[in-house]
Amino acid sequence: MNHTQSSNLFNAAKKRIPGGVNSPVRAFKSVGCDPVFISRAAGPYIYDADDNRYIDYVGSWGPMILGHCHPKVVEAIQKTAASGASFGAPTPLETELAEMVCEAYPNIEMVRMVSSGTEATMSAIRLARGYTGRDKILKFDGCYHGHADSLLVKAGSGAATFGVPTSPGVPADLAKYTLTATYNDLDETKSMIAANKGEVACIILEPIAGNMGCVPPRPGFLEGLRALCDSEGIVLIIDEVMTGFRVAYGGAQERFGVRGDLVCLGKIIGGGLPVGAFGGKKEIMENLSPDGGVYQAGTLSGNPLAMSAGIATLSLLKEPGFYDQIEEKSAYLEKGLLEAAKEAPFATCWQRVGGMFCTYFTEGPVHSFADAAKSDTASFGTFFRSMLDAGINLAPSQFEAGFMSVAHSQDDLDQTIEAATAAFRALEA
Ligand code: KE4
Repeated sequence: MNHTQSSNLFNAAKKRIPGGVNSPVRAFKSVGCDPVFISRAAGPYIYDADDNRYIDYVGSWGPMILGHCHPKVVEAIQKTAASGASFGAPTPLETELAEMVCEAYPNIEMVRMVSSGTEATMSAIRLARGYTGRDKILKFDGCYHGHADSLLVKAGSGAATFGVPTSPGVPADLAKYTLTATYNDLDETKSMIAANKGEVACIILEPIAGNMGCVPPRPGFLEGLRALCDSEGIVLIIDEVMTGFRVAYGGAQERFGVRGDLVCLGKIIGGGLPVGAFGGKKEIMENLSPDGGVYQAGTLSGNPLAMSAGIATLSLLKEPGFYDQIEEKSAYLEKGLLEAAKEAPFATCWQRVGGMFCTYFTEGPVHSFADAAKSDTASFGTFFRSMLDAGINLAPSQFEAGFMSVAHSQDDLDQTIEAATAAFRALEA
């Protein structure tokens, strides 16, 4: 494939934008090639600046479950734009989307719109701290909840249960309030909570971990966390920024039946425009400014364009049989890729929940980040580049999930399977 234009655009971008990108994963650093610059998209396809077409399984990292440029979403944005892009004042659209979110998630009695998943989780954690009067939080290794300081933390060394920063710029004195446990390890989580009794404001987790590939909760894990939070007075924050409206209309909480005290949403509820949201029990949400003392704000929160894109998107997702289509397409792709993976010179492991999935370049199963980290990321990079050359756009990291859209046709899936068969075959042991 010719990438001349993308290469020129990348060089120009690097002069003015750090790394040439506005979000690090887009730089393709972990897959050993330069990024392609995208000029347009339609349905399941994206087109780069050299007019190469790719069947897209990134879908803007989840939002584009309808496929790109769905006519009803485009129409909604255009119509709203003609009436004004932003007012910095309340609009009916915000209440309309709030009602849709509360209808989809019965444990969300009230919801506040923000402009990103990071804002949603950052605000939910502050609210949990304000509501409980406690400072510590617990997260899980391999779960990503955006880049707020308290969440860029990894396990402290040795027996210390407190966290240490994963990024320069995060004060150690703040990181120490973040505990980290192993995903799917309920016993370890319980002992960490016991060692910090009465001090933990919230436990935050991805109900399906989509930032270390695709790691489902083991049986009893979510239920155990729910019971632990109930007994310890801890706020359970379920971060559905990725899984919300992705694995079911009611997200992972509908699928697994375990509900958080607070829920974070994003991605799909914006239909491709910047939207995040956090919501939950009225008795907690009422602590938010202006009614309560916990401050949170945003110039473009509830932006009319973003609200209209979200409303149009969710309206289509509500249609009967939508998720059956996603499941059918994803199961078909799974069957084909499992067959294709037999061509690889080493064991791989496929994990999927609904329309989100991952092929790990390790034997698996993958239940935690430590399992995922056993993957052969160099071979994943080789596979990624082969697939890109074949016109298939996968997530440019072993530790990301892929996403299905309703726009992907049988022919698109067959082309993907064919390309994967060749790419697996070309790998060296
Ligand atoms: P944003 O601030 O990127 O909108 O959302 C942060 C976030 C929060 N919670 C979960 C579960 C998430 O997956 C994310 C963001 N997801 C990544 C993809 N793994 C966004 C892609 C990127 O960082 O460019």
